[in-house]
Amino acid sequence: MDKLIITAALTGAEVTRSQQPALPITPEEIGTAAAECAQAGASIVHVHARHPDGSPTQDKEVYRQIIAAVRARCDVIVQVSTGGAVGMTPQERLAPVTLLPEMATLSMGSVNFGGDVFMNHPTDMEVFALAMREHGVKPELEIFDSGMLSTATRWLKKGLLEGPAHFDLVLGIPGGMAATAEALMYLRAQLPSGSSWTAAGIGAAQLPIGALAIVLGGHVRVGFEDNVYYRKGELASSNAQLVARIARLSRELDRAVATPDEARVLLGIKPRR
Ligand code: KMH
Ligand code: ZN
Repeated sequence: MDKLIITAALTGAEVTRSQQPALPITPEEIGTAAAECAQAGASIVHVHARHPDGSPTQDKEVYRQIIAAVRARCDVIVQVSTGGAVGMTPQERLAPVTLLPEMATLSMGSVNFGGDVFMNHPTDMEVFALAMREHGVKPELEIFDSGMLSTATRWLKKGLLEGPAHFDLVLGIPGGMAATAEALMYLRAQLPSGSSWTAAGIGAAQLPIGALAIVLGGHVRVGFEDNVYYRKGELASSNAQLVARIARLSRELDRAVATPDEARVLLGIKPRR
């Protein structure tokens, strides 16, 4: 089995300081959280930008500051969000890709997102895919429901995406696939051959879905974007605390944890340092 790639989804677009007092918001806070997570075993940080008041933004300058703050503190793969927040325009969402991060997310379809709709029109996402290819940015294909995997498979055949692809199977968004073992196995069975995959369980599902991914040979995403608790009724003290638990669990299960350079090799990413 390959070494485990741990992604720390540090901030997201929706979580607030009142829900999680340790949420990193400013570029400096995000840089510090990234370094703590890298120290704890993360090889990728998935980042979203916020204005100083905490509201989400896709402002390229803020992303530039975030990438600089992370790179100044540690070596870790920076994966920018092109999902941004519900309601942002495709043009806004794509902006950070032109900063040449090592990775960016690419959502493979639209999904109800709680009371909202997270719109990912195929025409827009094709533009995103081509921009990532043009800039040499490795996409992580975000899968919220099973039909999105068939879109990815078609796009790989069409050459819109280059294989081997890397997927993030997101389980437990209200409106998307449920966070169950059966749903994870179902998605895994349909992945294009040669793909790698990460599992992200939302809320209380973060730990059990992560544990399952470790034993199934997938990779794991944790962090405040998806879950703010360490256990029921107890907030996590930091993103790094969640990363450290997954790293510990993986080592106990005799699966070593990948360094950022090992993750680059596994994902076919050329380092930009
Ligand atoms: N904030 C969500 C609407 C991504 O980063 O690519 C979308 C999201 C996905 O977070
Ligand atoms: Zn995100």
